[in-house]
Parts: sequence; C-alpha cells; structure tokens
Amino acid sequence: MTSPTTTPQPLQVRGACPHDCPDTCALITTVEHGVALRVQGNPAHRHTDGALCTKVSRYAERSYHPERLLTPLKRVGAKGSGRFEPVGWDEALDDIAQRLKAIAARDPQAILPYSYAGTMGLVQGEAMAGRFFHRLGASLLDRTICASAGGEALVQTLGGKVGMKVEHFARSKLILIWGSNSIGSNLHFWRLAQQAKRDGARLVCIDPRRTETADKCHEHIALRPGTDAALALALMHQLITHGWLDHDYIERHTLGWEGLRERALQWPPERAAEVCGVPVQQIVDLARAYGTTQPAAIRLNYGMQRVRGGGNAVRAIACLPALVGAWRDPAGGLLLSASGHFPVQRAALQRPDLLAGRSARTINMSTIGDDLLRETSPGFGPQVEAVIVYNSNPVAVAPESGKVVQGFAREDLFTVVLEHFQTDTADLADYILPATTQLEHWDIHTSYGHTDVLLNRPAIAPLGQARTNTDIFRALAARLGFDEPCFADDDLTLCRTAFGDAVDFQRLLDQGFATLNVPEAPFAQGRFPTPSGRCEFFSARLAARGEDGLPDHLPNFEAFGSSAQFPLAMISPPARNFLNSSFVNVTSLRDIEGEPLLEIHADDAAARGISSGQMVRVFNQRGEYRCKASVSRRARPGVVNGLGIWWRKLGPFGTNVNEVTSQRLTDMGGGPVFYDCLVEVATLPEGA
Ligand SMILES: Nc1nc2c(c(=O)[nH]1)N[C@H]1C(S)=C(S)[C@@H](COP(=O)(O)OP(=O)(O)OC[C@H]3O[C@@H](n4cnc5c(=O)[nH]c(N)nc54)[C@H](O)[C@@H]3O)O[C@H]1N2
Ligand SMILES: Nc1nc2c(c(=O)[nH]1)N[C@H]1C(S)=C(S)[C@@H](COP(=O)(O)OP(=O)(O)OC[C@H]3O[C@@H](n4cnc5c(=O)[nH]c(N)nc54)[C@H](O)[C@@H]3O)O[C@H]1N2
Ligand SMILES: [Mo]
Repeated sequence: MTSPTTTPQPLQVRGACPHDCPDTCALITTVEHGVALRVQGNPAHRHTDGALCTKVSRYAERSYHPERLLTPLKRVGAKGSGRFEPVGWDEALDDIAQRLKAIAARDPQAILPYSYAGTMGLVQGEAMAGRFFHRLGASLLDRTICASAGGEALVQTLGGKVGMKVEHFARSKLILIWGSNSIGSNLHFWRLAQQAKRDGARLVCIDPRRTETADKCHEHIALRPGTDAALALALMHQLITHGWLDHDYIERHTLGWEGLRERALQWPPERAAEVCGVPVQQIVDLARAYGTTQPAAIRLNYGMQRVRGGGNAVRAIACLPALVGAWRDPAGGLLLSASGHFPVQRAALQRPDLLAGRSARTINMSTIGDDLLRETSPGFGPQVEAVIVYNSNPVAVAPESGKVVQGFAREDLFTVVLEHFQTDTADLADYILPATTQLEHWDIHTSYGHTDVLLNRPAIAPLGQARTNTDIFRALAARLGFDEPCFADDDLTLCRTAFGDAVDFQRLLDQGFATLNVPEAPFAQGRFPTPSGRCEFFSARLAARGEDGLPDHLPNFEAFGSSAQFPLAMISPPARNFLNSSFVNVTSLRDIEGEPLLEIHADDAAARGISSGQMVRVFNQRGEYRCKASVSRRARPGVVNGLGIWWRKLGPFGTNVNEVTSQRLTDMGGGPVFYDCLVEVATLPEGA
C-alpha cells in the first residue's frame, strides 16, 4: 500500500486490458497518491500502439463509479426485490460456507459455478475458482456462450484455435472481414486493415448489418443471417470451375478434397444467391477476387457462428485458404482466434485432479434458463440448489431471459454473485460480494487476436472492502476445510504457474508483455495440428460421431421465410460503446449509445407503419421486449438489428433483447444461437 505522503510523483503501472475482446491491450495506469488518474494504451506494445478504445479509456471512471460495490451485501427483501443490507465479510463467508456445506453433504453437484469472461484473466478467471469447485465436486460448467461452435469448427478443420498472425494483415492485398464489425470490436486489427487499404488492398465486409466497418470497406455483402456456409460453398464452386486452385497445396496439405469438391459443385452461385439474399454477381465477383488476388486473408469473427449451422459455416470458410494456397504467405490465410497458440498450463491452474476420481455432471451455460427450472431426474441429476456467479451477468446475456429470470428468482435457490456492480443478476442474489477490478489485482492474459502474453500488475489498493475473486475462493475453501497446499497459492504464484517455463516471466515483470514464438506463416508447409497433419476438409472425428464429415450449409432453426407469424430475422450484435453488458452503467458511454434501439429497413418499417423514434414491440413465441425503432440503412430488408446488450433495468421496460432469443444450440460445440431468431415488430399505442 502506498501512503499519500510518500508518493513523490505519479507512478506508471503496467497492466493488461481484462475484457473479452481480441485486442487484449497493454495498459499504462497513472497513479498519484494511491489514486488511478487515467488508463492509457502502452505505446511500447506494438499491437496496442498506445491507443485504447473509447470504453477502456474510461476504465478509471468505471472503477471509481459511485455505484461500485464496496461491501458485502445480504438480501433482506423478497427475492428480486433488490433490497440488500451491508454485512461483514466474516458473517457473509461463514453463512455461504455453511449453506454450501449442507448442500454438498447431500450432493455437491447441486452446486453450480457460473462464470464467463467478465475478466479474461487466467488468475481471476478459473484458477482458484476451478480448484475450489473441483475440490468441492460441484457441477462442471460448459462455457459455451460465445465461441464454442466456431472453436470446435477450427479444431476439426485446422486442428486448433490457430491462424494467421494478426500483424501480417497489414500486407494483405484482399481482406474479407467476415462476420466482424472490426471498428467496434477489434479496433487494433482495423488499424492494420487500414494500412493494407492505403497500400492498395481491397476490403470486403460480409455482414447482414451495414456496420461502421462495412461503410469503410470497398464492398459490403449483406447476406441473410446464418447463410455464410452457402456463400463459402459457392465461392468454392467458382474456384473449382475457373481453376483458381493451388493443386500442389491441396495435394500435399489437405484431406478430403474429392468429397469437398463434389459438395461444392452442388452450390452454383445462383443457388447461394437465393439462400443468402444477395445478387449473383456479388458472389461471382468475390470468388474472382479471392481466386486471383495474393495474398488473400480472411478476418473471421464469432458474430457469424451464433446460428444453428455456425460450426459448419466456420468449417466451410476455414477450408478456403487451403484451396487457393493462401497459407503459403504470412499475409494470407485466416484468423478467427489465436488462443490455441498459447501454452496455458490449465491443469496446473485449475487442478481437475482435485475431483479425485469423482465424476461431476456438466451443465451448458447457454441453457441456464431451462436448467435452473429443472427438477431432479435421472438424466439431469440433482436439481440446482446453489449458483455462484462470477465474471458474468447471465440474467442480461443468456438467451431466453424470461426463463433465466424465472430460474434465478426461485425462492429455494441460493445465489451468490461476485461483482463490481449490482447488475441484473446481482438483483436476484442472496449475497453480493464486492470484487476488485483490474486496477486492483494481479493477473496474466492470453489473447485471441494476437500472440503476446500480458501481465497485469495492481495499480491501486482494492476499493472499499473489495476482495479479489481468488481471495474470496481461498476464504471459502478455508471455511470448508480444504487444506491442500494449492489453496494457499498467492496471485503472483498463480501468474507464474499459468505458463510455467514456456514464457519468460522476468520479461513479463520487466516490460508487461512477451511475444510467443509462432512461425510467421504457420501453415506454409502444412503441419496443421490435426490428427492427419493436414487441413481437414473431411473430418474423420466428426464422421465417427455420426456427423457429416464435410462442411455443409445448415439452414437456421428459424430460417428466413419459414414463419408467416414472425417474418423478420433479428440479430443482436454488440454495441460499440459497451462490452457485452459491461460498461452499460458507465454514464458517459451510455450517453453515447443513447438508448436501446432496433434498426429496421425503411420497407419493413413502412409495411408496419413504423417511423424512427417510435416505441415498438419486438416479439415472438418466447417473449417480448420494447424499445425505440430506428429506421436505418444499417438494416437490410427482412432483418432487424437489436444492438446489445443492455442491462434490463436500464432499458425503458425492464427487459432486453434476450427476451426473444432461444436456448437452442449450434451444430457443434453446444453454443447459443442468438442470431437465429425470428420476430415480428409492431408499433405501440401512444402512451403505452
Ligand atoms: N465494442 C465491443 N467490442 C466487443 C464486444 C462488445 O460487446 N462490444 N464483444 C466482444 C466479444 S464477447 C466477442 S465474442 C468479440 C467478437 O464478437 P462479435 O460478435 O464477432 O463482434 P462483432 O465483430 O462486433 O460482431 C459481429 C458481426 O457479425 C454480424 N453478423 C451477425 N450475424 C451474422 C451472420 O449470420 N453472418 C455474418 N457474416 N455476420 C453476421 C453482426 O452484424 C456483427 O456486425 O468481440 C468482442 N469485442
Ligand atoms: N443477444 C445477445 N446476447 C449475447 C451476445 C450477443 O451478441 N447477443 N453475445 C454473447 C457473448 S459473445 C458473450 S461473450 C456473452 C458475455 O457475457 P458475460 O461474460 O456475462 O459478459 P458481461 O455481460 O460483460 O458480464 C461480465 C460481468 O463480469 C463482471 N466482472 C468483470 N471483471 C470481474 C472480476 O474481476 N471479478 C468479478 N467477480 N466480476 C467481474 C462485470 O462487472 C460484468 O458484470 O454474452 C452473450 N450474449
Ligand atoms: Mo463473446
């Protein structure tokens, strides 16, 4: 701790942005008299290049927010009444431990951890928490809510979550920005794309929404949601029929070419144009550009895999670079995620061995609504009796929130939420425990958009009585009598454990980041980390599970045109000034976003008598939410965009866009299908 009188001049503390974003920026926090004055990008880190997004440049404002939770809170009113009173840490932890002990004595699997990427830190994420829940024998959580369809698809095709090194996009001559609003969600990649553009590269954006990114590309292909595999197969069709193929690369470094060829030949551009709702010529032109420009690179993002066929679509797209031999050049290939390049010692951090032979059931976080409402049954196991939520806000972000709210509102469910703020989820808790922010704790980070490891040092002391996630789980472990030495590891030890000897820790301490040793063109000579060592067009592993070994187009569960009652497809992509549901309560950022909006095309608006600024109902068989309509060129005909993810209680009617999304799961990885959702939109009577 720094005492005010002994700090002669501002300190500059090196850190890492903790947020769920591919950029994982290196931060510099300026601290004076123990107070963080500002958070800036570290100019010495080449990916950050001294620049932060609007959100994280407000990180100090977020940390010192007047509504920051500073003491443990215990529920005093009825569940969901939002009435809490402060209690001491000991009282809270003793009571929580007592409750968990009683449930565990019957069956520890009735206890469920619920967490995601509120912080991407390996330490404040699943390190001590993993140890605690494994030792307890609690249910396991399948963390599917974001990336599991695309992640599984990459594993099946390329062998891992691996791809191009992001820095080489600056030298590409054709960049397909596919299912990614890079200006909003991947700003530091966008800078590289701009550099390539200045050097003559052509940028093509493939996205149902006319995003800020689409505005700045040479071309925008506004396909219908969930039709990307059809587009990719038609591109292959054209590559084949025009002979724009790298036969040598295909021969030496791929598996399943004959089958893929046959499949692709069933997708002439006319067929795909019909499915995608785009002009044939756009597909033909894109195929020509992709087949004849080198180096050609694809920046894929997770936005396009939140539909039934999301896994297959990523598989189809991930086959493209091998067909044209794009991987031969460092500036060619594809990047969806780089996280598989990092040698994280997960078992050492999370200690699954502490299950000690017990098998715990797994619950998919994307179906938390249904799962909280299930009774004990042979197929499911015990009813969930307690949930410990950290690094996540499921009541706002999980699909079909009507059910999620109903589940968390169960009087007999014991819920503990570790948080910075009283979120929608915290409102339904029995205990809310104040957690530290990134300015207040140690952590260590991988990235899914570049290949550097980052270390985060605490810049200031914890605010109020806030404690680190790790410390809270250590304290609970002690009260449950878990005396294994691993529960005594401090956070710096956990940071060192994360990569063992694979990363030079001294370098991290000295400069805050360290670059992994990844080849410049990782698949120039094949060497894919698949079982065959090749890019697997055909996946024997999928076929062995009874699934299609080749990628195909799977129409959405709620395909365009399949319902007369709900004729509009709704997507709910991220708002630029929020990070999922984080930052929605930061006034300066909320002011930029304004209020929850539904973008709708002029034709669809006119057909319903809707004008801009009018309140509308957005509804389907699952529920309804209300917000203002924005008649906008950003919406294509037939598709409405409900920008996310507002806190329910900060929206005008106490609900958000997830009222209407469904709990169905993707073809691979058990992911959610947020963008596979049909709705109808109608005006509200004046004064409603
Ligand atoms: N500012 C900001 N940045 C973020 C986030 C945020 O909430 N705000 N979220 C972070 C998170 S959690 C993640 S996972 C990452 C990546 O999250 P992504 O969701 O990939 O983020 P975006 O790149 O903003 O959005 C993806 C784009 O996909 C489009 N899209 C929707 N459906 C389809 C489809 O069927 N096909 C195609 N081709 N495109 C489709 C959307 O219109 C959107 O423009 O971004 C991270 N960065
Ligand atoms: N309709 C729709 N829904 C979506 C999406 C969409 O595009 N459309 N996107 C989906 C995607 S991609 C994702 S990744 C999920 C994201 O869902 P979540 O991972 O739940 O992300 P956030 O909403 O940002 O909530 C994270 C919470 O963690 C808290 N937090 C941050 N750091 C810490 C910490 O150190 N300790 C503790 N205890 N808490 C901390 C924050 O205050 C915040 O409330 O949402 C999904 N939901
Ligand atoms: Mo995500």
